[in-house]
Amino acid sequence: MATADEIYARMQASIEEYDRDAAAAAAEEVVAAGLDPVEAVEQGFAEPIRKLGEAFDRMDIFLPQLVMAADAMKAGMGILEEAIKAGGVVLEKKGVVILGTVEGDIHDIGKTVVGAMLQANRYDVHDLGVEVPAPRFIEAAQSAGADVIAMSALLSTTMLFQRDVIELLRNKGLGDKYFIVVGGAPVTQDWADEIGANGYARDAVEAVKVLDSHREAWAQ
Ligand code: B1M
Repeated sequence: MATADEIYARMQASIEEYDRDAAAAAAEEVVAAGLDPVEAVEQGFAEPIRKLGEAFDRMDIFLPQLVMAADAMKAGMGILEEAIKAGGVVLEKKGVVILGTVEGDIHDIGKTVVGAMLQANRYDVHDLGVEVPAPRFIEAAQSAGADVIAMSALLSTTMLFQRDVIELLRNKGLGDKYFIVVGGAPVTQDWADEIGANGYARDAVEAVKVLDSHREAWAQ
């Protein structure tokens, strides 16, 4: 049986080589070896994809290569997402969460990890996908009787739409109805404070902690 480090190395190589089949195979190995799938996402997939993001920034690689790397990551993520969800115990749900990536933003990998982690921790997650316009977050929250609206943004231009959702809620007189949590690579606690979000999470594990620790603020 391969060690965790060997499996992570294979995961990293699959992203660097844009190899979907190898990424899926390495993800299967994570499951077979009983490794923590959240840690595997971070160590095996997120690290190399972030490095490729930096290479893209320096124009050492170009967009098609970043797309191929993201495709490889998604092939492996499908398997790990199921493993993350399966790790959760089936008990009464703690609350209903509306999750999405904001308008104009197609990045969905981190958002999907957050959703899977919340589901594994007994949250009923309604994932609206990507490029979600502000009114759609609110309609979905109202029709699902949600407790929490969780918004992901990966671009410094699209994080502004997190504020739009909060302003629209206030304009509709719904400013206090939902617990709002924001996250994504350019998002910070300062930004969350500035736009009046109730919580900020740096990663998927913290997203669970933020909701759990503020439960008295949003639980019915
Ligand atoms: Co894009 N991209 N991208 N990209 N991309 C970034 C974000 C960028 C930093 C790369 C760079 O230039 N260095 C840069 C943004 C610069 C900026 O605005 N500051 C960038 C750019 C510019 C772009 C395009 C504009 C490129 C172009 O077209 N010229 C374009 C945008 C298209 C659009 O959205 N309209 C674009 C496109 C793409 C791809 C399609 C190629 C692909 C996305 C594929 C997909 O998601 N299906 C892609 C990728 C892969 C990246 C990088 C390299 C990696 C993102 C990722 O998946 N990380 C990224 C570089 C980076 O982030 N350093 C980059 C792994 C993932 C597990 O981490 O998403 O950070 P992350 O999620 C974490 C935390 O952030 C947090 O928890 C997650 C798990 O730990 N989190 C939350 C996320 N959401 C949360 C919500 C929460 C709480 C925590 O509560 C609600």
